[in-house]
Amino acid sequence: MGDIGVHIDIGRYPVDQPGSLAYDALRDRCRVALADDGAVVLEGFAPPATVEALIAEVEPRLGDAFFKPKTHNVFLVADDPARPAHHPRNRKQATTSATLGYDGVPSGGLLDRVYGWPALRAFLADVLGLPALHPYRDPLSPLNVLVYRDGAATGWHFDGAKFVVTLMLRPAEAGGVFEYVPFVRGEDEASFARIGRIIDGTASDVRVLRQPAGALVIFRGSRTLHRVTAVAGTPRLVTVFSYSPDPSFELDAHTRQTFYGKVA
Ligand SMILES: O=C(O)CCC(=O)C(=O)O
Ligand SMILES: [Fe+2]
Repeated sequence: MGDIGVHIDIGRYPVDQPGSLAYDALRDRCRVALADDGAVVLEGFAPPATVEALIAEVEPRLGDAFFKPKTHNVFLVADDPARPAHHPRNRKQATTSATLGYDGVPSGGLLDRVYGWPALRAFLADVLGLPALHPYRDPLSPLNVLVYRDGAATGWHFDGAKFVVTLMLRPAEAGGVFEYVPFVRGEDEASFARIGRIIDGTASDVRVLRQPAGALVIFRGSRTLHRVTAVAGTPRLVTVFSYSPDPSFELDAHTRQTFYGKVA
């Protein structure tokens, strides 16, 4: 149970017991997976009853999720005018998920308490080799629920943040496959060629990150090219926890406008 009144499987994932052998083993396992694969999946971190309660908490709010289809290159920055539109540096990807901002998530509710859980933040900082991790400070980006309605997808991209933590609430009924290739970011011609093969669908090294409901994922998205294929059926729901070593960090206003359709 921990001290947050939300049942997390701390028997399997003793994030709140630093100094114990089991904690050290878990931390080391996460570090190795992140170094080797750019990702670690803790299946069953939230047991089924907890997942159900979290879905029940956010489902009534999902109508408030901001939906605006976006086209972007894989770097999520302005195009390089020195290169043609079809070059991997500039090629367009489509992202059509909707985003429920922190202002739409019940404050002090179950999900918010998991997000803010000091033991979890300390554990994640330890895994990542950072002195501490804090919630983002702006009103929208700290904790989000991504909503993939029928047909929605996230195009190939590298994240702006060095790492992200997600908790899967409801995988897609069909489609909605999280595909990734670790450690391919680069702006030299060899990296561009490799990125081009991945987004063309001709690369042979694309991996799938399996994330059942209740899985907590730590992901190094800034160097790892990734996407979510189109979802079919019941909406896929995944929560995104954003943390920073800087206690005053806020997502910039331009990015907030893009992701939430407002800045506050
Ligand atoms: O939906 C997901 O699982 C991840 C989406 C993603 O990569 C992102 O929002 O940056
Ligand atoms: Fe991403």
